[in-house]
Amino acid sequence: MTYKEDTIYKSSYTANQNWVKELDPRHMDSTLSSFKALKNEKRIITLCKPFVVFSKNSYSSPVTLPLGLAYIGGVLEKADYNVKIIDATGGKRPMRIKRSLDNQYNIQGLSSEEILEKIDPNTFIFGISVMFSQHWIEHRSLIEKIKQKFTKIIIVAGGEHASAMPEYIMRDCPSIDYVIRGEGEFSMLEFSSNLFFGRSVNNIPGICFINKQNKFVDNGLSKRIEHIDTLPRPAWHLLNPENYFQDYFSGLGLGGNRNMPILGTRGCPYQCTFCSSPSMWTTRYIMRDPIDIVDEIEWLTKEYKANDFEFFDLTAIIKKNWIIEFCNELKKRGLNNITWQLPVGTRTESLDEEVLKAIYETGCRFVCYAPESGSQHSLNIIKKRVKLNKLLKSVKSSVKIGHTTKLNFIIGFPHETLIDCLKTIAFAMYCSFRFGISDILFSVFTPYPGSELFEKLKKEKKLTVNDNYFKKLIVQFDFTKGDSYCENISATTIVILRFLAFTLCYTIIYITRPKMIYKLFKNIFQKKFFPNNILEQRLFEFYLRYKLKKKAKENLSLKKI
Ligand code: B12
Ligand code: SF4
Repeated sequence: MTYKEDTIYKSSYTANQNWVKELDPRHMDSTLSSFKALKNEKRIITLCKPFVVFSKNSYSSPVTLPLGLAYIGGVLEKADYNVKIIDATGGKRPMRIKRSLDNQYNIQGLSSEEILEKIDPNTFIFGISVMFSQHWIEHRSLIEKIKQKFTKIIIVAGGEHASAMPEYIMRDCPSIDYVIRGEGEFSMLEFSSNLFFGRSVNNIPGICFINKQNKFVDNGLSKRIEHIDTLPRPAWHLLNPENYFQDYFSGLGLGGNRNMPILGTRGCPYQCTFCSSPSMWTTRYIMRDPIDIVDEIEWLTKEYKANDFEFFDLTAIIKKNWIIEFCNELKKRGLNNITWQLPVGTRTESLDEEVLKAIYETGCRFVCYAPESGSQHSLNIIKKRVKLNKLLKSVKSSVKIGHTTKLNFIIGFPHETLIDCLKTIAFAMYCSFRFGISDILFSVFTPYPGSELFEKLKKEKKLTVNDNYFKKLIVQFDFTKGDSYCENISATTIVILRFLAFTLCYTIIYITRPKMIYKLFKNIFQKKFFPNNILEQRLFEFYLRYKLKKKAKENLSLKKI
């Protein structure tokens, strides 16, 4: 099934000149047979999702199953490679949180030493997911340790952060041999096959490396996979999904169920200036066949007894006929006992009353909108292409129909004045009061590598990439700290504004909906906690983290005795 792309916008500013809009037309079967492993191959490809790093005062640290690595693992396995995945966050139960040596951060998951112990000595290629820029300092040190212990292993990094600044991370961490930029499946397969068979990898799309003359070689982004429906299913059996069904793994949306991630589309056709998506996925938007998505849901319900699905799409719904077809297919199969969520801030173009009803009837319970700003002036500057009146209409319908509805905002864009920020807060308060939304998020603007604003700030010498920049990223979910790239507003003002915004909106949300207070109290005394919104989810996680820490301390003192 094919859908016409008719929502592509052209930007006057191109953050990354190496964008490749070319598609990779290969089907999976032909690609697999070209790059198959030898029958008796003993060497291993180890993939790794490293630990999570967050500020000790952070209010947010959700951890989810690593969908990208599961996809890559699935492809490599299908081509007969021996694949292992080290999942530092979900591989071991109970989840562990340790304080960093400088007492500034919490580190969630296996430590570097524990990861080193888990690496099979037969590993030939070690593929590490370097997704989040704020984790770079700690992940860099992990990679150095891996190379020190396993000197012959070929280390390749992929993921959002690695794709956005390949040269920087390779020079900053010479233990990385290669970076694969962009969508990883085909490039990683071709790369692995070439290395296993002793062929050159230098011309594979997506590959970057530093050559013998110390020159950075960049083959640009991987080509976007056209026939994504032919990709093998994510190899969840290489991970431990059961661990993620525990209380302390909430995922992106509302927790409480056996929740698994899924992807209905890849890429996003928009070019918001604060977002790294255009330079990671280009502006190609590729939708899966709704029938194949429902097949996957059915498979996950049978194989893992999953009953709740979070769509990790950058922009899940753009085409109305596509989502309606998906809902019809869910109905046709009689999948009545599942719920699903749209937790990544979605757009509103196609979320009209008909669509919102159709998705509710088939189990969608959580819709997150990302207007980002309540100031039309700001929206125009950040190229969000959201019309606030259209958004209000959609939000109103969403709440009326029964969805738990959340709105995401960002304050402190570089061009913003105090008035712009206040407009955003007032708009959020209005939505909280008028429509009865259940949830709200105010983030402080942070320039992510790969985004247009990151490049602009660098060019204007308002941002220097060094360890200090990465440290500042870590504290973005810390209520006590703030940062400002805004000429008109100080970091302290932004911290105060964010605190005020959260307090005012949540007060309105609870006061105007006493049912939520009742449900919260009822929940506290229930065996399983089903939160009203993400705020309750995070508070519950905070409490669990506290309990885990207390238990760990008690065990330690028992050992000493
Ligand atoms: C799920 C998710 C999360 C989850 C965690 C994900 C996890 N694995 O633990 C949670 C909720 C924790 C989260 C939080 C945040 N997130 Co988030 N999140 C995502 C999201 C929605 C989906 C990721 C995903 O699974 N994608 C689908 C798979 C198929 O793609 P992928 O993971 O990128 O993998 C592909 C390639 O990257 C590559 N690849 C990946 N790993 C590897 C490894 C190797 C060896 C190779 C070769 C290739 C490769 O191949 C894969 C298959 O094609 C993305 C947006 C998106 N749709 O990508 C944002 C995204 C990753 N998040 C982002 C951000 C900014 C955040 C936050 C900072 C909060 C915020 N402001 O939104 C926090 C901070 C998290 C933290 N703990 O520090 C940014 C990252 C920007 C950056 N440079 O750091 C993204 C890209 C969204 C965006 N465009 O702004 N997030
Ligand atoms: S913010 Fe959302 S709509 Fe804008 S480019 Fe990024 S993913 Fe697309």
